[in-house]
Amino acid sequence: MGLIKCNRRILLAASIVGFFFQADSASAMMGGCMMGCTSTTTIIDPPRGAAFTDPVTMPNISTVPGIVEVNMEAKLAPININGTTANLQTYNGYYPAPTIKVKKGDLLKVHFVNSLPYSGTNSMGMPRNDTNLHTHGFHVSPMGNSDNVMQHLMGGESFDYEYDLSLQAGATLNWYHPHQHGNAAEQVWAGQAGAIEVADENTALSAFETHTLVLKDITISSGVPAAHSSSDFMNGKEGNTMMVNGKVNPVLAMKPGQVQRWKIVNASNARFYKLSLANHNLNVIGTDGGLLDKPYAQSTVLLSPGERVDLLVKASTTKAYYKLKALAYNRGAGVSATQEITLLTANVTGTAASQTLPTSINAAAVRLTVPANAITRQLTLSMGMMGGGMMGGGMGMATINGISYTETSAFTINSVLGNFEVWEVFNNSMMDHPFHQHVNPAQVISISGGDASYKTLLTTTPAWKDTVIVPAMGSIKLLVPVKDYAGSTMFHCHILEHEDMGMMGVWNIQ
Ligand SMILES: [Cu+2]
Repeated sequence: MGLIKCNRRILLAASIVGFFFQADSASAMMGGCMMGCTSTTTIIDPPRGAAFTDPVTMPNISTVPGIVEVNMEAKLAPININGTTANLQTYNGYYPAPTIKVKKGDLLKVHFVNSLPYSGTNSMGMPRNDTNLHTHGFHVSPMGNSDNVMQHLMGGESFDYEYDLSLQAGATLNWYHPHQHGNAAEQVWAGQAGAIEVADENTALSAFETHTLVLKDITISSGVPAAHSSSDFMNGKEGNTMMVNGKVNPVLAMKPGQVQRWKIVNASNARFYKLSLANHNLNVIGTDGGLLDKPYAQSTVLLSPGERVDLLVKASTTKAYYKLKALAYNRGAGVSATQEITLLTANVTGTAASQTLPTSINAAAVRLTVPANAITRQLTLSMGMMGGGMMGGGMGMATINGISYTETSAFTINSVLGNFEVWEVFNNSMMDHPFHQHVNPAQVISISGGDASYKTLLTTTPAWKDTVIVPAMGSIKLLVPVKDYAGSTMFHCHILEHEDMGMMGVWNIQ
């Protein structure tokens, strides 16, 4: 085990300041390592597990071309977590949830049933089984029965969602999860998350064996997902079991010289994954909102909660086992700061299948220039405590521009359709916050602070992003096209605990 020693003086100083203070230095020390800490890396290297499998595919009950229709039930179900049966909150009884497969132009109909039993209210005062559905990454209407996160679906209720995918970018990996303010974190933690794949619009990548990887961590306690503590809300909750598609260290077979395409989503509440595959480059060909112009070879790829990445991996010609690891990354909180974890093992074996990496991927991908008339907005993400600090039993709170979100009061951006806007997002806390805006993906103009290769990739390539890390005490600048869909939607931190504590704002598009 690694050694984590924390500076008690800072902790005490924080707790006596009282009503509202910058609590990140204290909260980070609850589980992580910031100033005043010494640490060594903790190696988590479980034995090779079962054969890798993709998540199951959600059955399409429609026979009409252009309509994909699925039955989705939020329900408790027994799930095998690394050899132990646990009762998780699932969609349709699967963990991770079934992958929904659509293509650009489809109409996606989701017949949603909430079968979660009533189990009281949580520390935010929310009924634990009050849920709804968010299609993270979709460029669709945020209103009515589309991607409307203001819906409340109580236990026993059902709702028919409909998503018009006429303008949704192809070749994207999106995902679905609950988005009920006040209990989104606990519901996603307990298992509710699944991928949505929008098919490629051409066959340029069809030669490559393709897999979907849902990265998710969990801790099981007494047969159920471990409960959130108040420091879990401050830090964002990380699990002790890190899995790919619900398996610990699955083994993925690759042929020597083969090129595989891995579409990866970080569906964890708070854990960041700094991915690295032994002896191999990770060639990034796509990000949240679509394919890049060409592959970008990276030695590491950092993925915060909510982010997706599309990779090509060309297997070595040397037959061997190669570990896909999450390297230690200090996000300013959490045990992951010092952990190096084997997530999956690539087993390069069998007959050689010499494939070459394509030199170009998507000619339509370009980096936009910032229009001179773009409106600039400034947002500041903050963390704090109410009522005596965490040591005094107070509640954490999180804000955007000083306002903690409620359904009746929120920092609000009013935008006009057809414009480009520049959003400058500042982080004045000691931990990273992944900033997510609904409906419209953006390009990243600049990033101040944080991981160097992450910054270079996102600020020099034609990457479309809906979730971008705002580094601790750093900032990002996004170029946001306000396109196609009017309505009221959200932007927030995708450490869902922070969203539940109020780090969310309203985006009104007229
Ligand atoms: Cu956050």
